[in-house]
Amino acid sequence: MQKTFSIPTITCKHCLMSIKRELKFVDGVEYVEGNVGDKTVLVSYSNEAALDQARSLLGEAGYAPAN
Ligand SMILES: [Cu+2]
Repeated sequence: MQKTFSIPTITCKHCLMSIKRELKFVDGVEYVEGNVGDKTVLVSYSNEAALDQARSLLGEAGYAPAN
């Protein structure tokens, strides 16, 4: 399954690096790809709990998804 998060606080590639670092710790997140220009992060995941955890970790890190 895949979800594209829209994250308004992404401003540069360092933001994407921080986001990838956070999401590495989530069990069930398989793949993360970000786009600075679009301010989006594509997350590939294996279960809904992983997506929920990814969402809350992003929020804690200052990258709360808008969707
Ligand atoms: Cu940045």
